[in-house]
Amino acid sequence: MIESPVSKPAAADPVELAMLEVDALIRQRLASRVALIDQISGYIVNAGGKRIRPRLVLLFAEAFGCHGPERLELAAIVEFIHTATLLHDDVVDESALRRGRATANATFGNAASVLVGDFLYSRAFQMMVSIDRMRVLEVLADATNVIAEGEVLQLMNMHDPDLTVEDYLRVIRYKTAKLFEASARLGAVLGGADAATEESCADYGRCLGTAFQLVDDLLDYEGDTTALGKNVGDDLREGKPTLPLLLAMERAAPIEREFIRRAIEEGEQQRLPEILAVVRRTGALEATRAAAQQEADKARTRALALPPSRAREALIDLCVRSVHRSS
Ligand code: GRG
Repeated sequence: MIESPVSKPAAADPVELAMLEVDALIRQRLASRVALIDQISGYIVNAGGKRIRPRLVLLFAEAFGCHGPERLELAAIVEFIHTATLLHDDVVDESALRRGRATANATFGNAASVLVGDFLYSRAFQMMVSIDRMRVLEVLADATNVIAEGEVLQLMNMHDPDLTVEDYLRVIRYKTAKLFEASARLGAVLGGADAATEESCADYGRCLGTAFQLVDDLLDYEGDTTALGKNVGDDLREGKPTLPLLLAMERAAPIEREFIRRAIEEGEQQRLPEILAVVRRTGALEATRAAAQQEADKARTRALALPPSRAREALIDLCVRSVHRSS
């Protein structure tokens, strides 16, 4: 029998207890005097989520022997920033489903979603100040600024079938990989890593985040709505030129290429089954997964440079799981 790369049972999680503490802290720090904020932020935070970014903070801190309370605060901060971006992103994309339930915008409306996103984002900054370290503020201020740039770049690229792979990769490095990078970097900063080691940890985060978004874009074509917790085919509906479509256009016959071009320009979902057939037949899905695997392999090399520990093993395991995931 061929063993799937993720069929091996995961070793005991070195940050399991700390993740529980982070969850408790997230709930505590969500508190607001305004009832609607409690309701909406609770709605999205309690819907679960994989909590990958806080896990990165904790695993890198653990890898450098840092067990201080500030690592929990930082882990909660990156999850708040991530959640704020999700609230804003679902409004921008007009998404209806997230984490297996109706999005906050579908349930409470766009205005409330954007404003509660602002609350979470500014709460994250209050928490950062409480850590009282300029380097932490600098890393997170830069990261959030780049995330916003990435989202605006993506907006400018909508409905553009001539987008280059390079420009596509720039968007995903900004909008997604940057927060992974900041999370990994901050774990190293807390652990007192030297500058070169900090850079290597940041590289791990950037490559893992890139692999993660490549798979996200892949799952929008080959995933399953129930497993994913969000609607498949949304990217095509919006006319978002992601790697599966860009590669399919490179490889398809002229008539099929024209068909995909038009779907990107007009943004529509009716033709999803035909587009999916071309995307599948041209091998664009496998090629997207291979691109994700390459990024995950780069991340793994960075993890292997860390001293041996259970945290290092968990970071290597994340590289496997980020590529072979269905949600
Ligand atoms: C508020 C700082 C700020 C910026 C606004 C809207 C926006 C600018 C940025 C959006 C960036 C974005 C949502 C990128 C996609 C990231 C992504 C892959 C989300 C899915 O992450 P998962 O799978 O989600 O970790 P869960 O549900 O598991 O937490």
